[in-house]
Amino acid sequence: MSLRRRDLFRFGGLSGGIGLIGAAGWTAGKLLGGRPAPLSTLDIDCTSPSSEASTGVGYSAKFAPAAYVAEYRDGFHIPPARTPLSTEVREFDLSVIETMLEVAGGQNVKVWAYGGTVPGPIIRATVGQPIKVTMANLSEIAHSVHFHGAHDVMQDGLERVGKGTTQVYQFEAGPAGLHPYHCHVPPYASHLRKGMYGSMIVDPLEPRPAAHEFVLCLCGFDIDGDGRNDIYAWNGLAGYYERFPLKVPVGELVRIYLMNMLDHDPIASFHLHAQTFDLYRSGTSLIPQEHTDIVGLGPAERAILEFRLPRRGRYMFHPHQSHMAERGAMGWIVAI
Ligand SMILES: [Cu+2]
Repeated sequence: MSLRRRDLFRFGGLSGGIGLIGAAGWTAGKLLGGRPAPLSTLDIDCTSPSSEASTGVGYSAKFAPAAYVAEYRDGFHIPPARTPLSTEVREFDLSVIETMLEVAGGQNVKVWAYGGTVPGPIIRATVGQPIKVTMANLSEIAHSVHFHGAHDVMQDGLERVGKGTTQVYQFEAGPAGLHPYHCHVPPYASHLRKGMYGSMIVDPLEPRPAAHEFVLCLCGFDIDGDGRNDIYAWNGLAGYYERFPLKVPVGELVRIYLMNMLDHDPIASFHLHAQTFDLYRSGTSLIPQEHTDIVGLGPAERAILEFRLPRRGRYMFHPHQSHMAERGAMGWIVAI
């Protein structure tokens, strides 16, 4: 199967062993029935290029985002709303297709994609909540879903799920924090490099304070196969957050679920300009370990960041590895 991401979103469906499932509808949020109202959202036009951003100047001129993504921006970084603990099983579909994704303007990459996107759908549940993940393998080779965090070792996702078959994983969400999931079929580096990862937010029983929440997952793409990433992209979209900044109200709490899923690079980082943030490594503590403006992240490491932007303006963010910033991972948060 070969579909471009824009086709998935435009036509809202793909064919395969599990029938027609809209790719947008595969996001975790769409699968959560009966959830409470989401956190307050921003009534701001985020679909137009910001006149305030230095679009195309310097950093990402070579790595502008594909034009089509402006139509779907929230789906890339807005997590599903949190829900209170219940015995209701949270169900998620991480079925895998092989497809081509336009990760930057004119740059198409062959990927194996959970739910048709890279990163895969954002999973969210409250600690202790039963989770059921279904993975129908609609690609040509074996895959799996391995979750970080704590769970029954028999649900660890190491077994190969062959072409045309389906695997169901069931476990309780935990511990509270932010955890990646990814394919673990060897050589699993090659599966990671083809985009087989995503994030799982596990909310604590006592909810974190209401905030404007975003997920930023750092991805890399080795276009020429030389063992080095050529494109770096938050949420799989090179240059996106330079052209379409995250927008937040001045003074209100912002929470970023931050994850590094790069392969090839031994370390990455997130640096915020002009403001500092509370740092919760892995999100497993409700007490911040540090107050800083930069956090380093090895492969699969993650953190939750909380901060408020005290005055209107553009706040730059980027990995402090300059080659990453200059190859698609530069971005802005605009406080309005
Ligand atoms: Cu795989």
